[in-house]
Amino acid sequence: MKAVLFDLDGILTDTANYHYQAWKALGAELGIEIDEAFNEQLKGVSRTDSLALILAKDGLEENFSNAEKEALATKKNDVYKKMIEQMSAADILPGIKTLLSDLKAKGILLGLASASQNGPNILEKLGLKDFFDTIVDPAKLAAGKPHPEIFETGAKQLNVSVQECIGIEDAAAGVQSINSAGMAAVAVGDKTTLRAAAKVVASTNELTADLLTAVWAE
Ligand code: B16
Ligand code: MG
Repeated sequence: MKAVLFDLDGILTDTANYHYQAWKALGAELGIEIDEAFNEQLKGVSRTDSLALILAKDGLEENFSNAEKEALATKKNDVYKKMIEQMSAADILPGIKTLLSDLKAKGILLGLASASQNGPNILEKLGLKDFFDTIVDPAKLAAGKPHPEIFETGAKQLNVSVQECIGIEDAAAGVQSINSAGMAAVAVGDKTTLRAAAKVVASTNELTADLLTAVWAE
């Protein structure tokens, strides 16, 4: 194992609830109800694709021009950015800081493979930016998760092969992306939703350098 590629939302920190609240507020303005079950489909999905899913839910895709859709996505992002302004190291999920330190000490390369264009800003707020050797820019990708491109790009940027990487995710779309890239996936969350992963744990606390090495060696 030469590198570990991390998802952000749901793995390094829990921004999912902020995304949910920001989409819910936009949905309320549009008369579209977004509940927790529907929100599950938006996890790991890009801003543009999330908006498309929300509009399609009530058959409203055709009611908006591309420029209007862009304005709606920007509106959601402005609300989201306000919500994450106060984030700090206190918002790092359990066990993550130790994991990053342990992997670094072993000389393992670390990459961020998040669909979020706010990723670099959030890493900065969490004080985790220096751990990362590379950050994939999701704006430069042709296709988002579940397509493998984001994880393949991460490996490329680190100059390692996909077989030398482990990918860590909390979303089904993300696990599919890791698997399709030809990497081993370790997932955090529900065993049924994430059953496509090589290993599923219930909490980020269970993510250790030893566990990742063992899954990689399988
Ligand atoms: P932004 P991840 C994803 O992060 C979120 O899970 C998803 O809900 C969000 O729409 C997406 O990032 C894009 O985020 O609007 O900040 O560009 O799980 O891939 O780290
Ligand atoms: Mg995620």
